[in-house]
Amino acid sequence: MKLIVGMGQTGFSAGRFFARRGESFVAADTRGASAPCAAWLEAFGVGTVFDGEIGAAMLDSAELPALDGIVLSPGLNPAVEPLAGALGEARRRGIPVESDIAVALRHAPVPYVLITGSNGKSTVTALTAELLTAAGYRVAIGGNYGTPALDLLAEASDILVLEVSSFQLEACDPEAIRARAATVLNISADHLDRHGSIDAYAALKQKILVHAETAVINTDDARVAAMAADCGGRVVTISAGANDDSFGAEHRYYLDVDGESLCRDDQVLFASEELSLPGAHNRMNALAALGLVEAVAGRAALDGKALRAALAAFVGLPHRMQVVCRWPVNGGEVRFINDSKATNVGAAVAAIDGLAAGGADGQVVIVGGQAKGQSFDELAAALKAHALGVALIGIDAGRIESVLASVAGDTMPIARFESLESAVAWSVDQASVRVSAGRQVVVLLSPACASFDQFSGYADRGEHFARAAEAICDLSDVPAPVCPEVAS
Ligand code: UMA
Ligand code: ADP
Repeated sequence: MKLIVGMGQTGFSAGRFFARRGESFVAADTRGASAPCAAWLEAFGVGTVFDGEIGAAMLDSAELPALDGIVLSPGLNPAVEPLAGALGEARRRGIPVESDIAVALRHAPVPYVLITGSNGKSTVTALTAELLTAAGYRVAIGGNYGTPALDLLAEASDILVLEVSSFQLEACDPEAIRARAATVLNISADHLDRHGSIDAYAALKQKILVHAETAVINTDDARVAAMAADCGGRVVTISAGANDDSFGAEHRYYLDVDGESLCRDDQVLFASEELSLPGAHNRMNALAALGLVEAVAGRAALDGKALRAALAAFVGLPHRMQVVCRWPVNGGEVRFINDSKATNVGAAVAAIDGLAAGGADGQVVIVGGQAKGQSFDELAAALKAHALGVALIGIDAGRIESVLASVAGDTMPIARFESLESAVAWSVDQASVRVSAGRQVVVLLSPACASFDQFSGYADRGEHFARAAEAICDLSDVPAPVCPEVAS
């Protein structure tokens, strides 16, 4: 008998997995009356929902006879009572507690590629899958992105390409993770409210590299670079800066000095301008994907016509630096960019710095939401350096405002809003008065925070932003405010 804890997407995928195997299981959920028990019973039938309380005593329940495994959903913090007591008791009794990823990797019928990091996971996962598909592989893609891993095992495929999160890696034994290729893209503060420290968070991510046949290591990130020494397999490096051979890497992927070419060892592979993906961080993402693809398909695959076309055609995923619309105004334009998936400071800083380096004439930035225990010092520094104005939203707006006010003083307008829509309206006013002939000012939603205080998720938040922006772009014949300095 297996116990599935958490009736979310992961729990349902675990139920389907055990059902396919003919193993008996029950599910428990900490949400009481709001747990989706009806949907679960409809999917799996009577007797598959645990009726009692979650806690150590459940292990002696008649509902869990001969319990020999627990699958824990990633959204549940294993350190919080009463779940912690139940998991501790299970471990004392020798009952394995695993994440869905741990179970999926143990049962994977084909090799797998694992992708983690603080930012860029979904982009690299999607791009790697596209490139491998172009190279002729039947790819099953999912994990923390899209289809849960256990559902992928039912697909006919040659390789699994999985995004994995720090939550999914908590209940995962590194000794059992044997990826064909794996990468930790970068480490910046995220989910520290759950993991306690950045070292603990980084250690979870590192689990996928230890026994990977090929580990793709970002040597520009000090925390990731330090992981190279503990990799048991081949090391391939990626860097925006240099062809640095100090890591004993088998191959080095890097951007040439001016960032115009994607290179491997002594060869230029692609011109950066061939990529549709915007921004410097996405060139690093492309290098990571190329390193993973070579590890699976070999060097010759990178020269394939279809693969080159797939790399050029990949425009990225929604809600990541996505241009929503342009509002022509004062002879120039306000451009609206939706980066709602920037749910931590590292991603927002990459967006703000990237826009500044990429030639925008200015940006008004909307930030805020749930802080997740992050420090906002780096965000405030990036905003001070590049923002024309900052609109704050969400439950932790006050925390960001106090850090920003102490760094930026009154050098720029900063305002708090109850709703994203009113933040957009204010931002477009701030932006449009800075536009003059031929100039482009961006209204950027890159919140650096989780969205759950006001939205059902980052996609919901991004859609609200897009609707508010489109309402403005659709009114392009309405006269825009003109800044006196610009007009004179
Ligand atoms: N919950 C309870 N009690 C329960 C079960 C769930 O309160 O008994 C709550 C959780 O606290 C959480 C929510 O319900 O707020 C969902 O939790 P879940 O573990 O059931 O989530 P799933 O629906 O299974 O979705 C999970 C991932 N979610 C999380 O890790 C929070 C999804 O990643 C992932 O796509 C999906 O599995 C398929 O693998 C989402 C995510 O936000 C996109 N991930 C985080 C991130 O990317 O930063 C890690
Ligand atoms: P993840 O799955 O890790 O959240 P995504 O690909 O969904 O990553 O992108 C999330 C956010 O991070 C977006 O705001 C995106 O613009 C930004 N981002 C993507 N790649 C990187 C990177 N390599 N470094 C920093 N930020 C990045």
